[in-house]
Amino acid sequence: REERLGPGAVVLRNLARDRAAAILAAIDPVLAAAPLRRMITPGGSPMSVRMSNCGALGWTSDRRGYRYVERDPLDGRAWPPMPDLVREIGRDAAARAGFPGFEADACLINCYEPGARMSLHQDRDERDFGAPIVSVSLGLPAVFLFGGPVRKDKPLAIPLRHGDVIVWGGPARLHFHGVRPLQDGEHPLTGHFRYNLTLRKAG
Ligand code: MD3
Ligand code: FE
Repeated sequence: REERLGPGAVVLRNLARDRAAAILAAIDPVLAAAPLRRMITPGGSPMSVRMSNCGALGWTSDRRGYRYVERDPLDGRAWPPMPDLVREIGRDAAARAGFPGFEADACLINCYEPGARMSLHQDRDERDFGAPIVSVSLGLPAVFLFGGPVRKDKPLAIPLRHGDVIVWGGPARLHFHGVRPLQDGEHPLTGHFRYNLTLRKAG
């Protein structure tokens, strides 16, 4: 039930499975208040993944760059609060992976439709790379690409399924990673979509 992908990267298969319906229900009002949207890269292209956030800080992208902000750029209001259940799964997963005391202040919500993908990138907009990132996969499965510290490192392809949780910390924290284009399918809880929540200590 607990695999290590490499130093700092721990896969907790099915950790969120029992809580998945409750997590999706908790995210529902978040997405009603802060709707999913395709953010624009600094290069000017809309991303294929639709995103929103909850928590004190939310990740955003536009022509000015990538950053965390306290307010939803669409309406200037604070991001919706992070549901307790979401905060708790972050704490629980991080502790199991050897990061006790992890308290997320940001949760990025990614929604993939068939064909949506995420190209290889590093997550480096957070203040403290000593804190891990916890990711929770919900709905349709995806192939995650886990690379190395430099872009040219050949990535490992890892299937991520409904309920899987991964903790990325230590040396894995700055590794390149991405997601292959989502294959169409039907999931009883999410239909044609995959959701990925990433819990972060951004500030
Ligand atoms: C490895 N999301 O939001 S989650 C992202 O499935 C992102 O939506 C992907 O990459 C998704 O930035 C992958 C797994 C993940 C998240 C953060 C990481 C893997 C990571 C940070 C460092 C290394
Ligand atoms: Fe990432």
